[in-house]
Amino acid sequence: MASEIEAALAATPSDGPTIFDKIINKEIPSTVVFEDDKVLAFRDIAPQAPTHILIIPKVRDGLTGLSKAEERHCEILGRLLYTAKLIAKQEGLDDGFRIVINDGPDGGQSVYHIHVHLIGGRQMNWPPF
Ligand code: TR5
Repeated sequence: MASEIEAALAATPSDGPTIFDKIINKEIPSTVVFEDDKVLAFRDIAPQAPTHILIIPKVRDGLTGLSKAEERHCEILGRLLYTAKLIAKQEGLDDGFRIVINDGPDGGQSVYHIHVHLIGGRQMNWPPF
């Protein structure tokens, strides 16, 4: 029961700290695959494919999700996608990959710190649901 409540709270849209802040601050461990001054990328704890990596901005700046994007976020949004491409190459995803950005409750977003899912290593399905 307690874990159900925690999960529901974690999935509630909010601008407060998230589990990703602890990952950025190295307060909890993650498997980092790429890091620079603006972006951190680490392996998803519940991978949906042989490669499943999350790419996040180190500073959220109000960007809890894509629906909150403003013009000032254009540079970091582009950087997240470009980083995804670099990591796809690094991971050897030469036959392709999928990029996912879940937004809000209907989009299935559970962590309100924008993140790009890089998923690959198997044939993806379409439609994706
Ligand atoms: O559902 P959305 O699009 O919000 O994606 C959130 C992703 O974060 C999910 O794919 C989760 O599996 C992933 N996640 C959640 C936690 C976590 C993580 N990936 C790596 N490490 C994690 N830690 C340490 N803790 C989590 N709660």
